[in-house]
Amino acid sequence: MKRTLISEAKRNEPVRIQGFVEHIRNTRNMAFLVLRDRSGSLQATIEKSTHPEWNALLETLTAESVVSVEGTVLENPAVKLGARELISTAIEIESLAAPLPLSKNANIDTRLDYRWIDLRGEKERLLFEVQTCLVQAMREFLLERNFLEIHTPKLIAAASESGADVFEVGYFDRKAYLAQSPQFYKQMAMAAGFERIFETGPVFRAEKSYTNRHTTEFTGFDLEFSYIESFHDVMHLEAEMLTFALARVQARYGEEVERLYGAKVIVPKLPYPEIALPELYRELERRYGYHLPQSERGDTTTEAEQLSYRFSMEEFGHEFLLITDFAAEKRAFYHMRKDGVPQGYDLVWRGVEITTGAQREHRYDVLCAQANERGLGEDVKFYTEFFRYGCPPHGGFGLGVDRLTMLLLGTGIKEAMFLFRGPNRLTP
Ligand code: AMO
Repeated sequence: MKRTLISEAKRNEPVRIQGFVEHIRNTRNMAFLVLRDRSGSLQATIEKSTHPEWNALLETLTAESVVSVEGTVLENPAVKLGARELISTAIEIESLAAPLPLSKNANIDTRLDYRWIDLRGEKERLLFEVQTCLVQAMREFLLERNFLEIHTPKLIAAASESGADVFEVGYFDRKAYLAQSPQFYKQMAMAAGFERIFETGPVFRAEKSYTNRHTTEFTGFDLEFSYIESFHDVMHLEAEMLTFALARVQARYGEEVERLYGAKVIVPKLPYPEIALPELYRELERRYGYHLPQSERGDTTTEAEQLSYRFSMEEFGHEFLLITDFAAEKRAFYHMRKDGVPQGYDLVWRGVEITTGAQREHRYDVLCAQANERGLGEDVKFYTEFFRYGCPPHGGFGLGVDRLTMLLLGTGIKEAMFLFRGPNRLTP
């Protein structure tokens, strides 16, 4: 018999259900199994008196084993789980589970050690449903605007962001690096005349950070588009895209998110508030007595980002804040500058940076000069070549999918990823 999903099992019809055994209650005359598949849970009821041949099987059956059960679903108001039960006529163990190494309230590191078991939970499943919905909505938004989806190499010859945070890998008889961003290749697509592209893929950072928002490998959602007038076009596109995607998540999963995560999915209003960094620091100092360390001038700090959430809520009643006017020496060499000010921004949501974006320097001579200032000239020569043979003005941004998911549901980054990677974690 073909398999039926639990959610699709009709009453009074024979079905074959396959899934994990969530719970077992084995009494003298009856046994009750709670079965779970990707669509839901169902109680399988077994009359032992009519099937004495199943006694041995039921004795050995353990929680989280995988079984196939055939029978008929009947209505039964006495059954707590959906007021229905599967009256079983055949049962088979597909895979017997060893005693579980993980309890319900295990700490996050043990959970990650056994992530495949941890992920069986309803709450964990919801996170990935939400993430799928979010990314799909962003993809749809861009496809409607004629963006192409591209896939760029992750093995590259030079650091794309800063030299310090790059993983070096052996590449036959020379060295290669794991891409810290699709940056160079998104821009190559502009030089290729694609005009509008996006990519979602892995991004690697060799940062020894042990916070709840850093990981050494994450999923980036990056885009780039041509013929912009300024980086404001980039900010506006991002805001529109996020508002569209969050509205979709709210409509489809708002209630479930609130039930399982206690978090409200709020659809942010357009436009998002903007503030120049020096102005933000003046406000943080005036309102909350925050003093910026001298070494961090021209850049944001973790504490300032956190306080900026409070500021943004108080001043604009908005959870998102676009911060502009960073110092040139704190930003990537490829950002276009106007009167020395980088033409870019960071987007902070609920006190955490989720995006960096900018208009890029597309003028070959200026770009080479900015690369040389950092001593990068030779390393990025293959990249600066992209701008020698004609390239439209363009800009784009990089958004962290894991941070977005984490902030939406109010978790840490470790829970918000399928498998976290950190300085001390490379397994499973
Ligand atoms: P940036 O380095 O700011 O910009 O990265 C873009 C976004 O990626 C996410 N992110 C991280 N997420 C988890 N762990 C990390 N260690 C981590 N580092 C960054 C954040 C961040 O905002 N090329 C530029 C983007 C551009 O200008 O298009 C870049 O990579 O959400």
